[in-house]
Amino acid sequence: MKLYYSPGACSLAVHIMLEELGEPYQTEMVSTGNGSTRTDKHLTVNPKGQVPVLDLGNEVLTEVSAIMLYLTFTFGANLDLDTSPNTLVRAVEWMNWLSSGVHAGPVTQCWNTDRLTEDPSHHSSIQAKGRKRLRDVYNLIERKIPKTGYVLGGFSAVDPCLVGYFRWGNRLGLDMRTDFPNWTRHCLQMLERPAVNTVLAEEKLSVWE
Ligand SMILES: N[C@@H](CCC(=O)N[C@@H](CS)C(=O)NCC(=O)O)C(=O)O
Repeated sequence: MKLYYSPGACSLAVHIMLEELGEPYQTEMVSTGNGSTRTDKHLTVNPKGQVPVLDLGNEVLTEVSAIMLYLTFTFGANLDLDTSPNTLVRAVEWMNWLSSGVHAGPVTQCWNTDRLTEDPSHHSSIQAKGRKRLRDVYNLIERKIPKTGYVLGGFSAVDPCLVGYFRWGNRLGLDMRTDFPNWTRHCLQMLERPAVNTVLAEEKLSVWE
């Protein structure tokens, strides 16, 4: 397996999951920051011009939620992951919400404002609204994170996703440690996992900045 990732992007969740599962994999970095997700070379791999991409050799998978479910089904036994229908349905519920309601919503408003309007004079109001929406959805996430343990009980595909969104919250100006105690507790629990630290070191990231 080969993961195409950009440091700190939504591909972080897949990177963590691959490291957790302990199956052999390679990585190739394509930075969203320098436009290398939009080169002809990367567009051949993923015509959407995005990460994550998981190259399985005979086919290519895109979309965080699809890749995370593929890894859960295929290698979940390595970690004794729960693959019962109820847990998988809840995982889809979480990951779709993160991808559409958070990433494509307020995060895009704040970081990819130019994709939402041709008129730069609209940027600041779109970003201000994005920051407000971000706080609203982060408050909802905070309320859904339990006071102990992982999000769906046992460790699941959802937990690595929440590490990246936690980091994004800090980068988007939210005070995650003060205002989101359940999420901070969950993130600290994730930081106790060696795989999470390995990947953060490889991508040269801190969840706090
Ligand atoms: N819905 C996709 C979103 C993928 C996505 O937006 N990836 C971003 C990085 S977080 C990206 O590659 N952006 C580069 C671009 O769109 O040019 C998923 O869940 O995988």
